[in-house]
Amino acid sequence: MAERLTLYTATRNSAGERVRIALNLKGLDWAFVSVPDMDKAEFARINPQLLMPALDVDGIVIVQSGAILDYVERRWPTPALLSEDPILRAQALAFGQYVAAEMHAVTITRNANFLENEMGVDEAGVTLWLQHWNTLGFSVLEDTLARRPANWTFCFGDNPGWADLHLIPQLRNGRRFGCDLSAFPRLLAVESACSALAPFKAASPENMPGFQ
Ligand SMILES: N[C@@H](CCC(=O)N[C@@H](CS)C(=O)NCC(=O)O)C(=O)O
Repeated sequence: MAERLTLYTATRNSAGERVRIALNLKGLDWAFVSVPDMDKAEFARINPQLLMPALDVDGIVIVQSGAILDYVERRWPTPALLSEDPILRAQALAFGQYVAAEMHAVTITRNANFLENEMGVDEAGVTLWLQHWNTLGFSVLEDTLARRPANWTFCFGDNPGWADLHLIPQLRNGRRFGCDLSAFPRLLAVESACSALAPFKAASPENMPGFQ
């Protein structure tokens, strides 16, 4: 019997969108639970980190998008999110880790709120922070794609995978922060290829229940 999968997320939860894309690429059925509509204490019982996403698998909760993605990839190996080639696999993992740790983690809302509310940084300063780390990050990712041995449709191959599902939500964040993305044609080409695919479309914020 198939596992029951419940994803605790929010419409604009970009770490959660990574997982939503992965679940959709694997063709899995999963249920959306909106964390902002939950009582905080109730969510703390599910995920003491109080971060989205969290994936409930038949009553067992897995947290942190990287760990969830690893679980999903091992449990449902096809279609693969990662190449069997150890080098391409490592490169895709590094790309995803760069997005998650060097771009997303330093620019999430709670950090921006801390700068503003606890450290007295004004709105322009917070915007500068958000744009700086994202624009720097996108230029690193663009350079990474420029060094590939082939001009694949997706980041590390001709099928979408691990790196792509990290990139797409982060590009949306970049736009929200007012970053100029025009200097990153390779990233935009990957985005355009992903945007045409149903698993990516179905995972995007505007297609989540209760989107406004
Ligand atoms: N490293 C975590 C990041 C999770 C994360 O930062 N999620 C944000 C939304 S994208 C969140 O839950 N924010 C709520 C808060 O900070 O209170 C992961 O990859 O799962």
